[in-house]
Amino acid sequence: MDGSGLPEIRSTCAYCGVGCGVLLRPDGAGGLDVRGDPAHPANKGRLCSKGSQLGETLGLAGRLLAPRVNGIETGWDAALDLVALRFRETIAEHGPDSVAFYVSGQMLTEDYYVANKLMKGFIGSANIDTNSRLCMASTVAGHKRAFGTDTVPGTYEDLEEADLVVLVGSNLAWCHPVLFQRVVAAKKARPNLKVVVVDPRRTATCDAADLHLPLKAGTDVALFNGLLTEIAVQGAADEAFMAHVEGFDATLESASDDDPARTGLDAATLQQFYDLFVRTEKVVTVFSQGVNQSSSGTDKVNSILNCHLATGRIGKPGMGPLSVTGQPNAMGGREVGGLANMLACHLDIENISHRSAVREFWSSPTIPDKPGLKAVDLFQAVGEGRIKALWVIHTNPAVTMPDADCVRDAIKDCPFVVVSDITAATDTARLAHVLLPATAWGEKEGTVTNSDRTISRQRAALPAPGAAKPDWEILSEVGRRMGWPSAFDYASPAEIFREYAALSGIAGGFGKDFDISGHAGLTDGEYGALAPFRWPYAGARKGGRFFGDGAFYTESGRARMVPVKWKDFANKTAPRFPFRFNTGRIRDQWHTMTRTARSPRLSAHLAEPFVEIHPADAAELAIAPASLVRVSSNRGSALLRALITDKVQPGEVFAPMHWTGETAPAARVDALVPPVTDPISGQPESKGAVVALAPFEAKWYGFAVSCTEMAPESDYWAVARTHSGWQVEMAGSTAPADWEAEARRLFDLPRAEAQVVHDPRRGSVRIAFHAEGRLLAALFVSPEPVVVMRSHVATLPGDEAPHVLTGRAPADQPDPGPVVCACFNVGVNTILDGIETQGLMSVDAIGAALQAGTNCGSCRPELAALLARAKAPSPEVSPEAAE
Ligand SMILES: Nc1nc2c(c(=O)[nH]1)N[C@H]1C(S)=C(S)[C@@H](COP(=O)(O)OP(=O)(O)OC[C@H]3O[C@@H](n4cnc5c(=O)[nH]c(N)nc54)[C@H](O)[C@@H]3O)O[C@H]1N2
Ligand SMILES: Nc1nc2c(c(=O)[nH]1)N[C@H]1C(S)=C(S)[C@@H](COP(=O)(O)OP(=O)(O)OC[C@H]3O[C@@H](n4cnc5c(=O)[nH]c(N)nc54)[C@H](O)[C@@H]3O)O[C@H]1N2
Ligand code: SF4
Ligand SMILES: [Mo]
Repeated sequence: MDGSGLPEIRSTCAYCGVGCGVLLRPDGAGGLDVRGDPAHPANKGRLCSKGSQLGETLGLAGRLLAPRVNGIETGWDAALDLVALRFRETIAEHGPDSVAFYVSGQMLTEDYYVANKLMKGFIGSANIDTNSRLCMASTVAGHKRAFGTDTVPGTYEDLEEADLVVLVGSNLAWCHPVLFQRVVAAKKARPNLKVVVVDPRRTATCDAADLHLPLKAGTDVALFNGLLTEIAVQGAADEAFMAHVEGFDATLESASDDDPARTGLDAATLQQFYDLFVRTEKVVTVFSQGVNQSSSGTDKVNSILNCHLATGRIGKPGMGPLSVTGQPNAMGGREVGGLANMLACHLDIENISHRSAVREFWSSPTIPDKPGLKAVDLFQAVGEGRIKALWVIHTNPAVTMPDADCVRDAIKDCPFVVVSDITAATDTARLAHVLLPATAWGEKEGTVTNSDRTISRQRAALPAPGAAKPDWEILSEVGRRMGWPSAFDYASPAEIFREYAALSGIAGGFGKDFDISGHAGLTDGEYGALAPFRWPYAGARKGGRFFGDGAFYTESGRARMVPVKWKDFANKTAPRFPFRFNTGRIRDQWHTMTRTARSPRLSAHLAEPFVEIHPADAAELAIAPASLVRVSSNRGSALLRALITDKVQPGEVFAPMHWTGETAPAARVDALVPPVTDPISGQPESKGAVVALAPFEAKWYGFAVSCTEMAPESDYWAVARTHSGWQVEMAGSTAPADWEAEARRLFDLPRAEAQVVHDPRRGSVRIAFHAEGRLLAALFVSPEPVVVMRSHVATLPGDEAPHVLTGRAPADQPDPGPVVCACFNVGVNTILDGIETQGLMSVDAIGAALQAGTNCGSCRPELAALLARAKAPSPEVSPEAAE
């Protein structure tokens, strides 16, 4: 309960793998008030900007509320019968391997369990893979090579107890913000806690770092091989722990052959890092996509694990490798067998005893004896016509798979495509023959596992809208209709959870780590009230740590150090494609933005796709700040706004992954990424394409705001929500003959009263439409990137705005600038002004004076950066700053 007296419902955040607990209270108007749950072990009450703004993303506008077959709404029976029929017919004609499911680390465990059971146990194919292939597969493979099982040994508390936290290929400040805040708080309380960031880019995370190692992209193995050598040279290997480890000598020999100079880091910097690591007992190494998403991702993982095994720093308080997972249930999906090469509960598909035990448990007719197709191969098989029926659940592969244009075309040409989503407006959903409406976060019940093995409940606080059903129910309905009524006769997620927990007991019997059978007897009421718990939840290790005791899950019971060597990218830069194309995330958007882009607050932080380019490269290519750049690879091309900054190294560029056919069709970065994968894990190299850059010869640039949705058609456009409606950035290589007519079409305002200002000297046009004294929409066009105060102009639609076409705030009303603090809507100019005129000298002082950074704290690294910039101006230029 909170002060209002209404009951709050405990749940878990919809987004990242930190798995923060939330307290939800229906606001009476169909929405939810959301706050951090002080009792949840992951966040202890904290939330980041995305978690704090969950309430803003829930409206029913744009929700898919009924099944659709070929675009036409139908009832559930018609849609489900068709899905079951087409899958049955395809299997009868072409065999079980002619169908596939592509699912997601954002599904709840119960949903995932049913999908996996249906495909592997009843359809009899292992062609179920998940977007976790693009995310965690290299870690899974690395863990299995070293430990004999996919176990994350560490916990979040270890981060606070450590004396050194090494973040490798992780932008924790933006991607796991609450964990980052926990590290920052621990560092503040205990300044001898040191933080090292290993990332080719200078990210927001670096603001908390004592040492940043801007290594050359792709050279992590060389860095950690150098570290292993140094561990041996300095006599820091743990002799006693070596009794539990095999492969030390061979691994060391291979490591000492490698050359850390490949990292491009100077010897003194390398030595500084090596000394820090060697001399600090309590080290946690956090790693994420800069490690996994690589053609040598598995080797990168093992190069890190090797160093922890050699020093025995694993599974003890304050020490260990800690892979941070991306999606809210990436871990649950790995546990439940969502990957094409796993069975369930960490059992192995190739092991005959495991297979028969699972088959017996499921009373299933069949179980495949070989792994199914991994994501990249799976979509290639779709493209080649080998997969003839595909079901995509809770993921958007037409945007996020490498070679995205090919994947999109493959899905388009597949004879039968089913998509389960919460909206019809995604690049993938638009290609479906059958679209199934799923209940969304806040409307459904189940469990998720976070990065430190803590299993928490997600709970419903809102009713299911329209005809939407939970994913487990949709899958069970299809299973029953395909002919297996008793196997899929589930009445509730609690029932599924009990079955899953019981199956994990069988896995425990085989000596597997994943065992939660202590919960197999939960009543519905106990499942309803289930508090967060960490697995294993049975056996000797119940609730505890892994590996500090030296017992591993390999055949010998000893951990394996794996000899690895630095390998160059499969795709080499060449005169035609001289730049390395790094991709990743921004603070306030989630993947393909189907939820976060609905929030005006979250959309304000970075409202447009961009590419970070080093000033020297931009100068050489005559790329001007805030102009548009054509980025092309041998797979495809994209148009992105130039953000010129020395945060990236010369020769390397970075672009966010979030924009789609719905939000900026020319800026889908995965269209450029080749389908190159790690040979062991099958994970794509999402961060290593090679590209060329060239200025886009725009005839005109445009910026528009409107109360209602717009219909841009230009070569380039990017749309974002604002508090008063929408804004769009545009550009084109040919200009329309009549700008007023074009504006009327864009805004769908054939008759509204127009105010038009031409400036023939500058070649600019400004057009506003008013009705009853209020601004409906405005368009600004210019031959150069449009210079207006966006943060001011975007607030005007719906208001009286007689001076809108000046594009500036009245003199008595300062321009706050682009939003930095999403919670309190505080802009960059307000903060810089505060620093200058009020003498604000610290992040806390900014908070006290301006509120910025005092709610979720996600912007605190940026506040620190602004403080630093105020002291020493940097050459960085953003579209907005260019005004
Ligand atoms: N705001 C936000 N948070 C998210 C998500 C989101 O969409 N938005 N998604 C969630 C998901 S699913 C995931 S998987 C996580 C991802 O979390 P992160 O892995 O932290 O995020 P990324 O931005 O993909 O990549 C991390 C960093 O890897 C660096 N990198 C690139 N190449 C190399 C290299 O060769 N070596 C090293 N050492 N570093 C390299 C990049 O410069 C980048 O800064 O985030 C989760 N959290
Ligand atoms: N270039 C590049 N590409 C990348 C990455 C990168 O760093 N760089 N990162 C990769 C990684 S780590 C990941 S995890 C992927 C993520 O990529 P995706 O999983 O493809 O992206 P999302 O936007 O999370 O897609 C989730 C979909 O599920 C829908 N949805 C939301 N709630 C529900 C629900 O309750 N039920 C159902 N059925 N559907 C729902 C959403 O509307 C959305 O369409 O992208 C990968 N692609
Ligand atoms: S860190 Fe943010 S996005 Fe991740 S679970 Fe916590 S509140 Fe949600
Ligand atoms: Mo991910």
